[in-house]
Amino acid sequence: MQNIDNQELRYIWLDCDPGHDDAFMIMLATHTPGFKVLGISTVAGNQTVDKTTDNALRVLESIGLGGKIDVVKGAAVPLVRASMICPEIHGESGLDCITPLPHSKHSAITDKPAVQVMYERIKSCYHEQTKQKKVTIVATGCLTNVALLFSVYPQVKSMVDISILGGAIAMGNMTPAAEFNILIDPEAAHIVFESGVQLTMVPLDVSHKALVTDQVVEQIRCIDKESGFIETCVNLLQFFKSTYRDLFNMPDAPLHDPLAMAYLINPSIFTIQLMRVDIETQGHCVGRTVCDVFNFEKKKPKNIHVATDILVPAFWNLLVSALTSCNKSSCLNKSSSSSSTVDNIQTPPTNSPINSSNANTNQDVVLKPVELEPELTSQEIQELKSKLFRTPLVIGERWCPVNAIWYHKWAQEYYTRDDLGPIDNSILLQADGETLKVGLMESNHYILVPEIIYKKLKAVYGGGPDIYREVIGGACGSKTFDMKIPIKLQFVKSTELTKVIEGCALKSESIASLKDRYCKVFGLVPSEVKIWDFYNNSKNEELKPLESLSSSNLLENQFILLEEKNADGTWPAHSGGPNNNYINN
Ligand SMILES: [Ca+2]
Repeated sequence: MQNIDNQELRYIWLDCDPGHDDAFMIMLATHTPGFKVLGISTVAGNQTVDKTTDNALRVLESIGLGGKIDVVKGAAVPLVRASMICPEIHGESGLDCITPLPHSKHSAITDKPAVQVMYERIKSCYHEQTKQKKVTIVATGCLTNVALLFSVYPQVKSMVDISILGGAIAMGNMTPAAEFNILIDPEAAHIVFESGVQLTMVPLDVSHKALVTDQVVEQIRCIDKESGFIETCVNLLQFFKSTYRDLFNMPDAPLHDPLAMAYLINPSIFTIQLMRVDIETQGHCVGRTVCDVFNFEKKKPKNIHVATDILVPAFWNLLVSALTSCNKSSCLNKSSSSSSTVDNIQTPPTNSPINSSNANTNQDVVLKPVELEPELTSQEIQELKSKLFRTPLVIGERWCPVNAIWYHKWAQEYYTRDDLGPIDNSILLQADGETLKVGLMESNHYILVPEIIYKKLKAVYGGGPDIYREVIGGACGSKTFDMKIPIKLQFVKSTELTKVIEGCALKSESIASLKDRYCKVFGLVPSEVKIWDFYNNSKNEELKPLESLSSSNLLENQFILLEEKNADGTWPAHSGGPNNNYINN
């Protein structure tokens, strides 16, 4: 396993108010390779600062980092306003759960002001990096601590950038106009937004896409069904879901805070727009982040990078990878080895659970030991990456849909061959020369790679047997693009629960023809497959098997799903509509 040298590390400071979603932000930040957490400051918000501080310590304890990352207690009240807390979402403790996190043996730093500790740690890190690399503050509570830091130590502004969870382009979640973190200390937000420090804001508009669906809970549960730690994570999520259900009538809670960290891990899964954002500090709309999406106020400089969209499955995969790593070092697992101390950074997660579960359950892709070519050097990876981006795909060539998570890990270069595991894909696709169109949807789990590059990656990292399949169409809506690399593939997807293939109909295609076409492409037995109608792309309508409507024809580009029978011969159960994870906005 490679050590990540300091050149590659990114230094971050976490400022938060745990909080269920903050807890998962801390887990993501501390258990993703490539990041070094310099410390955690707490602030009042989801609960009082005493409680959020205790919660931060408990979270660290539960993931094997008790005493290894300092926690410093920050602001107890906003700059000028009365404090506001949120027990209706996070409970009396701020982190309510039927299996509460263990108390920490360690204490927070309380003998110095939080801003002094923040400044000292950030300054010394920045100078150690010979002023070449800024420290990123990940702020997922109100911005009181950060505003105080910038006010007391203005020189720190040249040493940092910020990623926050907060604000909203559209609707608020505490008032019609305002999001909680901004609302409770709008003056602090104003100071930070006006500071000139580079700031990326992930607003509610995006975090409300990262919904903790039942399938997400199941994906997390499947990390380790015997683990007390994973059970506690699931219970935390279930509590959070229940309060969102009660308060907002939302069946699935948005897991806001880890998104501010996910942006640092993989900004490419976000859509970002630089725009003018002002904070309203008075009146009916106090706490509003006034986002100038259409650039009306041309005289004011654009000051904030605002996330406007996210690839949701990619986000959950980042979180699952981090939780998998947390699970290995958690004190909540009786069977966990006492020697498995975690060193924050030098323990990259092993393969994603998707990879490992495939290896366990799908015997025919278990890999035989093969002679692998030497591991790629950083320079070779760079060359291959640049070739990937420059090589056009032409009809008739073969190409391989590589798992996007694998690809992104590979492209980040933090992972060794052991960490990455083999390319968990064995399908090579070939267009028929006439009808190839690939829809570029944002729900993609795969990145297309030309055969020649796929072969090289497979030679180095290993992979399954090659199966060649012909692709016959695949356009979706009007979103068709010329084939360029790396393009993401829209119509192949499988989950742990069911094997699902997304696809689109050709013009006036009959259902029988569509079924034939897709069964041929993906080597499926027609009697083992059902097709589901995603006409209108509605997430709420009950699914009707198209087979019962066999006299009808499909509309051009009508969005469909093919679903295979379960291994035990039963059909996958559906309750109240398609699973959100099968369709994404
Ligand atoms: Ca928070």
